[in-house]
This record gives sequence, structure tokens and C-alpha cells, in this order.
Amino acid sequence: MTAALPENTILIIDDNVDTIRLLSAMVREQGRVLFATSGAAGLELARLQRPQLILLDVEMQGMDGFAVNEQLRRDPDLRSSAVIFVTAQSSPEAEIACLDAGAVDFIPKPLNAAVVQARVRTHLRLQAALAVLGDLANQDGLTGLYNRRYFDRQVATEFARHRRHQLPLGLVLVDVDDFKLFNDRYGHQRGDACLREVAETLQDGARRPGELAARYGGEEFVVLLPNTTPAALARYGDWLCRRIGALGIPHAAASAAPHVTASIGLCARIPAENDTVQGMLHAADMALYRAKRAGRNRSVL
Ligand code: GH3
Ligand code: MG
Ligand code: MG
Ligand code: MG
Ligand code: MG
Repeated sequence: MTAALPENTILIIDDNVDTIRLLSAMVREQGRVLFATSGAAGLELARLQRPQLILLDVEMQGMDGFAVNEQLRRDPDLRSSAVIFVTAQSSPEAEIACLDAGAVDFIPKPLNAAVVQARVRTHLRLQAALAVLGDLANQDGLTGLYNRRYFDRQVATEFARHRRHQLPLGLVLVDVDDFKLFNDRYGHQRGDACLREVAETLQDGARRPGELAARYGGEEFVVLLPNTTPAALARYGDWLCRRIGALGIPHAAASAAPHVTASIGLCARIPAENDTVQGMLHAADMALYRAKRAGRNRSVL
């Protein structure tokens, strides 16, 4: 028997309490087991607990299994939970209908403990592999920060949310100063190590809920700060600039200081009706350009 991985959560949705009891007993070694006796309650739990796997009864009072599954597949937050249908209708047509609906598998009743466990084991393994791939797809390989692709997706969502609620969105563009000279002088390996240290500083400065630091490309980074006023963003930019300088990474060829510094361009505003993410990023980029022109190692709004 495999030890239960603490991160695995299995949600059982079934309107029959006896079936829930039976299934729970079968899979309890394989993860944390939650249950709901109706589709609506199951969706609520799935939203709160994000289970890896949902064992879903097909025939239920009220919302049936197919209706629950449709809601799960439609919701981007719930889509990553894999559904296994559990049903007494074991015709080939019923099985095909379950898989066509987007379920990963089908378990026929009457339940056989060894079969249920084998299927759950297999799908928990696949779910773990998918989670790893998902993380990799969003991550920058050198620094471990989120990558541009993930940032682009998140910033679009956040921009829309800030526009809807009329909140100020803060964007921070960070560009390492004279980095070409750094590479020329110290070599690419030291250059890579330098980018990792700067990235760690950015990660450290973006720990509150909703904050996000990403590698934008090359020696450029971006930080997204939800609900941040221009005044607060200006303070953040200055603080971040000091933090990067305080790393004290020697850079004898730099123009602004004998250590590695960065220039920072800021943009904070409540998105107007005709505003775009590109417009805000462009504004931050213009501010960054002014920071460079003014002598680098500074933050400009
Ligand atoms: P400025 O102060 O105007 O920003 O000057 P800069 O030299 O930093 O800017 P430039 O755009 O001329 O050069 C950026 C350098 O960053 C050139 C490129 O080789 C280096 N770079 C980009 N990505 C990486 C990387 O992943 N590792 C290393 N070591 N260097 C990188
Ligand atoms: Mg039922
Ligand atoms: Mg650059
Ligand atoms: Mg440049
Ligand atoms: Mg640079």
C-alpha cells in the first residue's frame, strides 16, 4: 500500500450516503477524502478545496453528475480537478458518454475496492505529473520566477478586474543597468548568477496576495502590484531600487555605482474605459527610459 501524499485531496459527490461510506473506506489511504451529497454542495467544496480528483455519481437528485461535470469543465478554477464518473449504467454507450463529457475515467458499480484504488492511484499520479508540467510552463528556467507567458495572462485578468472595480493597478519594470558590460567583464555565468539574485530580491518584494514578479525577458523583470496608488508605487520603486543596490554585487564597469544597480519604470493608474495593458506597459517603459537617461540606479513614475 502506498502512503497517502498529504497534498492529494479526493472529493466524493454522491447522493447516497452508503455509497459515500463505501467509497471513502476504499480510498482513504490515498489522500484526504471529502464528500458532498449533492451536486451544488460538491461544486462549492471543489471551489474551496481544489481536489485533484472527484469521484462523481451520475444519477443524483437535482443536479446530476453530467451537469456537475459541465460546471467543473467550464470554470477555469475548477477545470484542473479530474473527474471519474461512478455509475451503475455500465453499457459501452454510458461509458463513452462519460469520457466524451471530459471525465478522465469511469468506474462501474458494483464497486470493487482493488479496481477503485488502482484507478484512483493512476489518476493521482497523472494529476501530479500534470501539475509539474503546468508549473514548468509558467516558470522561467534561469530564475524560477514566473515567465512572460504567465505574466501576460495574469496581467490581462488583473487589468480587467481593476477596470471593473475602478482600482489603481501598479506595474513595475526593472532593467539591470549596464548588464552587457557586466557580462563582458565577469562572464555569462556570473551574469546568470546576478540575474538569479536580482530575481530573488523581486520575489521577496512581491509576497502579498495577488502580487506577482516575473522575468520579462533578458535582464528585464516586471512586478504587478494590485490596488496600488501612484504614491505607494513610487515608494515601492525607491525601496526596490535600494534593495537591488544593497545586494552589493560588484560591477566595476558600471556607470552609476561600483556595484550592480537597476533602473525602474513605474505606472499606476485606474484603467480607463479605452485603456489597455499595452498602454500601461508602454507608460512604464517610457518611465524606465527616463530613469536610464537621468543616470540609471533610480525609479521613475
Ligand atoms: P542599460 O543600462 O541601458 O540597460 O544597458 P544594458 O547593457 O543592461 O542593456 P543591453 O540591452 O545593451 O544589454 C542587455 C544584456 O543582457 C545583453 C545580454 O547579453 C544580457 N542578457 C540577457 N539575458 C541574459 C541571461 O540570461 N544571462 C546573461 N548572463 N546575460 C543576459
Ligand atoms: Mg445516485
Ligand atoms: Mg534591457
Ligand atoms: Mg537596453
Ligand atoms: Mg539593462
